Amino acid sequence: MKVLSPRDFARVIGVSESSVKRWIDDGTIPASRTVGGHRRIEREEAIRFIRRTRSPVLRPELLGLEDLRALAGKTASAPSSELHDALVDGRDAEARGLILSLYLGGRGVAAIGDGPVREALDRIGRLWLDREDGVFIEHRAVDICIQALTQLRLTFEPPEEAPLAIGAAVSGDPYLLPSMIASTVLQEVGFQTMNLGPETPIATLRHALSTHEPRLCWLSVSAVDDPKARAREIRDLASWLATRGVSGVLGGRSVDRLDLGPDILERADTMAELAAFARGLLGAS
Ligand code: B12
Repeated sequence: MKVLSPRDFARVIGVSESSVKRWIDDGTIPASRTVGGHRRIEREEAIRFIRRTRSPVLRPELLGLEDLRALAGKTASAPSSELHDALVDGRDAEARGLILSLYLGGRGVAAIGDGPVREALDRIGRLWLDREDGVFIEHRAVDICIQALTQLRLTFEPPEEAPLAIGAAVSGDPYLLPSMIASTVLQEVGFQTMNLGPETPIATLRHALSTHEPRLCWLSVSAVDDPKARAREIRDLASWLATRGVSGVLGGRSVDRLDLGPDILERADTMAELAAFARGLLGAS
């Protein structure tokens, strides 16, 4: 599924094959040629074209995006509450399809993370107060969001020469999604990424940083077990990053519980801020 013929791409978006060939020939759709001279479109370029032109996806299976079928042609009019309902009911294909359709409709990963995903989970996080199955629903919802993000991630491939970003959530922080969304945002912006995930000791992160020498390090703090210890570690990490010229971005719902002092790493409250900061770094290089 890495490449599509003009005929298949034409079927995906419901236009004629000759239109697709014309767009390839005038450079509107980047494409390559087979040894035999046939035009071929990278799946990633096909998706980029769909996002840019807001084209419909009539044959999602030809792009490997079967989950869009679960939406049965519905377009998201109130994405946060539709995602919330699909997650609560465990309609996983529909939830994944919804996130995918938001992305194909032109929203960036940051906007999806800061918007529908965060909002849906915020409501789901209150279910345990009055529903016996609240915690079960919450855990399942997180798993479905992970599936959706993994699927999104597969629609873009940062170039091999792209700079590297490494990040994690700190020790005592079990939250999976914030660091995973940060990683996906950075991939979309054009970084290669290494997400070390939740409960990552700073020493482990440092090991990864010194071995792989990234351009950017992100750190997520959604829960704090030992505020003094975490603050000390993060301050040390910030000095260490500064001496090596690595940019650091710090975010997460519980950062304010840490007494970090001024000018400790770049602070960001949202994924949109992370994306903007990362774009700035890429633009500067
Ligand atoms: C899923 C979940 C869990 C799961 C996590 C599963 C997993 N492995 O990921 C588990 C079961 C572990 C859990 C446990 C607990 N949870 Co909980 N949990 C949630 C829930 C529903 C979703 C969290 C989530 O992933 N959100 C999605 C992310 C993307 O959103 P976000 O965290 O807001 O992050 C955004 C920004 O902060 C920012 N950001 C985050 N990180 C970074 C990093 C960078 C670099 C940048 C730039 C930005 C950034 O961008 C994100 C997108 O906008 C929240 C509800 C909520 N409001 O979020 C409750 C919630 C956080 N949990 C809560 C509670 C009470 C608990 C428990 C104490 C429950 C218990 N009695 O055991 C424990 C504590 C665990 C701990 N060690 O601290 C409360 C916290 C209340 C408070 N004020 O402190 C909440 C708010 C639910 C509620 N309303 O009661 N939880």
